Amino acid sequence: MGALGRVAWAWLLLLQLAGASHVVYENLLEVEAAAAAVPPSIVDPLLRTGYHFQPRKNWINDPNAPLYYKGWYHIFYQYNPKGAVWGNIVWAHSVSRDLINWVALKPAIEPSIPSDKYGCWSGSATTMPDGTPTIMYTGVNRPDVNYQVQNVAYPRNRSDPLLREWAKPSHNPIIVPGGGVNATQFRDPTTAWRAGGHWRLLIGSVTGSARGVAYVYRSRDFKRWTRVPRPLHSAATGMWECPDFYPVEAAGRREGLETSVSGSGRARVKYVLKNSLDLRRYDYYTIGTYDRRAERYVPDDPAGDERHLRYDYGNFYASKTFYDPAKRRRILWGWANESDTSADDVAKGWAGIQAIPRTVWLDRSGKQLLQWPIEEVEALRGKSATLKDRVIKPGQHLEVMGLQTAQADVDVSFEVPTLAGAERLDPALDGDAQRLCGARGAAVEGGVGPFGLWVLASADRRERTAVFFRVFSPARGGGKPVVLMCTDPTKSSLNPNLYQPTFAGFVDTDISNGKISLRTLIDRSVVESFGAGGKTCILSRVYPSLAIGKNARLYVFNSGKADVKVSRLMAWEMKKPLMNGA
Ligand code: DQQ
Repeated sequence: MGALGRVAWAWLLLLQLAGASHVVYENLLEVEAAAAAVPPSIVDPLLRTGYHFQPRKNWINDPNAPLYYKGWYHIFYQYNPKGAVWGNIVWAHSVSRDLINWVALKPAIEPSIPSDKYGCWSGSATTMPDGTPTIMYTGVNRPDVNYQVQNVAYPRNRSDPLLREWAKPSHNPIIVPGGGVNATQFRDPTTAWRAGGHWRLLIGSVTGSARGVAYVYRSRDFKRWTRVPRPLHSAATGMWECPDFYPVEAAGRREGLETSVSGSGRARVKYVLKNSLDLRRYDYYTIGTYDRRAERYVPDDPAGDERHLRYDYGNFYASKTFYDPAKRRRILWGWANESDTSADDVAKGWAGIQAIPRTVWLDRSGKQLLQWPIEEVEALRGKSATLKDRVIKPGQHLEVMGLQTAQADVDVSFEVPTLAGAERLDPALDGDAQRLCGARGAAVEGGVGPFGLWVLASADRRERTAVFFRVFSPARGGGKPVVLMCTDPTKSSLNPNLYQPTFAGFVDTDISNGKISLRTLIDRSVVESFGAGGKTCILSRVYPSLAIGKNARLYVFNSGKADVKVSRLMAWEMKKPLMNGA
């Protein structure tokens, strides 16, 4: 019995002597249960993700140069071979036939030449006209300051579908900062695109006045590059890391476009510019038009660089897309860091995962992207459970039984019979989803909602991560109801040493018919959610201390004042794929 238990029993004895009530006795039993359930160590292997991409051990960050070659998918990523914190970065390399089962190869790029001696940082792959991929990446070439240059690497053996060996030609570095460019903030080249005989690519940077910039470099031969005097785009956001720039079909079609597809002959092509904000550590994007003669990009929404549409409103950074010619789709990879402490990471020996690859395409409205887990992930689905037409009354919850849910895929369609009771949106919080969710978290009763899922919940529900919607009537009357989607992990663990903020985004959907869907991928210490068919996505890292392994439960809950119907819920256990030997 622990110290707390001994105190509890001492109190119990005293209270019994004093004729204390049955209720007090029960409370004390709870205190004793809590004492017995001291949060287990964070190093518990049951908290280790299983079907999210990860190496066998150590630190990972940005996904680099995803590509498809001769029947194999490749992912490279920033990796510390020596430990579970950032440092000693090399390009680790894994290959897959299906984007789900991964085999680790030896690192593809490691410091070995003067222009990358002090770091091999992020970059991208470009497919040459003969089908061979070329990697362009940032090298750090000085020990004292992070002076950044760009290098290329080519496959040594083009007939090897696994692209095991990479060669760095002697003409590296091929792009160096100059002409007023900030040499210590000059990195992460994009995939190049070609038009009119020229290759172009972007490099992220920041100006002296703290504007994030994407510089355009042009080349005829992929060797000699010159900077276009004006950047493609810039905004008052601070440093732009890991820019990404690609065309999308404007018709709301799922089909992806190869990066060099231009607008000409395809009147309805739009462009996406994504930047990773170093200051705020999230990825935001705008949709707009690209004028390749002027080498300028103009967002459709003039306020897009302030409003910040995000791929994901949670823990998701340094992302990168690639065009998959095998299935003619564009796929998004993004890094999800831990939200425990660095000391925890060292103790557990690993840190960082990649989110499930997502197919991305433009919504029919043209105003935002949609994202959906690649279809291949469904091959991991095992035992399932279904709920149909179940009404959840205000204040009630319903457990989804019959399967383990520590690793599960849950897809649920909700229907709210009436929106009449929706709370009016506080004008002071209008437009600020994050603050709104902070003020009106999962435990705060609303009119319509909060309703959604409690995942990774303990049997007594002391631990639970809520993924939910809440519907408001517009702050100033008129217009459509405002839908907020949140992940609230503030009760996700009894472990007090975790960073567990609520995450939130608005869902641009018309809920006047009362319908909205939610898909959540649960993988032990990650909860990755897709609202309204992928309009709003939130990834959260959580580390339960009770709700682990077989003790993790799944509930549908309704803490609003209006009934909510689960029209249909499907949940599947998820199997473990081959994961780099992890
Ligand atoms: N991570 C890399 C940089 C990039 C940053 C270094 C983003 O190239 O800007 O590991 O997470």
